[in-house]
Amino acid sequence: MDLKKLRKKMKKVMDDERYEHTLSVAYTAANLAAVHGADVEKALRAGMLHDCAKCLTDSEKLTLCEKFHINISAVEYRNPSLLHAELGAKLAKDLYEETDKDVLNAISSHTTGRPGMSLLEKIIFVADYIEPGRNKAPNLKQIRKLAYDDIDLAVIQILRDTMDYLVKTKSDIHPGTQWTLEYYLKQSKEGRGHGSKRNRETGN
Ligand code: DGI
Ligand code: FE
Ligand code: FE
Repeated sequence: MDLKKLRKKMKKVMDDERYEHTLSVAYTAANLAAVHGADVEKALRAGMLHDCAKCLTDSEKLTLCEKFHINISAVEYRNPSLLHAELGAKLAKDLYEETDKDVLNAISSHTTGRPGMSLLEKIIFVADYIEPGRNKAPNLKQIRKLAYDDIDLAVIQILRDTMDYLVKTKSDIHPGTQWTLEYYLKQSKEGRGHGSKRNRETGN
């Protein structure tokens, strides 16, 4: 579906605040894609679609997931909002004609991340957190710069801060959030231990 049509569709299924956020994520993702050499058009589509299931009620999310045979874990039953990512990918495919697997994965992994994300998935994960309308999270200034300098480090910092927030607010931690953080921490340590670009440039 072209971007103009997607904008119209998203405006219909979202409240004003979510729609503003959606546009901001799309444009932030487009910039990140340009800097990191990813497909700008796909970044725009994934950004426009990433929260397409967000404005459904919890009970609508649960009902639709059951209808589409999307597995609902215990954490997700207790926090149905988490389902908007995977359900969003399904709706993107069925209602908004998205056929690109990478775009669909980026929608599905945008809330918890996942080990082994593609560049586009990391871009949407990060853009969702740093878009200019966001102002509550800690370390935003630093993460906004990291997003362009070293996107893996931005992913790590976002996951760390999200986990801290979840612990502080005594919320359930989705296993995906924890696995993703562990995966990227391990990867970054291995990278530094093997004379990576970062290692050679900074000497640490
Ligand atoms: O949909 P958005 O608000 O734009 O952003 P999002 O899809 O990243 O969702 C953000 C919310 O997801 C935020 O309130 C924290 C929550 N979240 C992320 N990881 C976890 C989580 N909530 C729980 N309970 N457990 C998680 O692991
Ligand atoms: Fe979301
Ligand atoms: Fe979002």
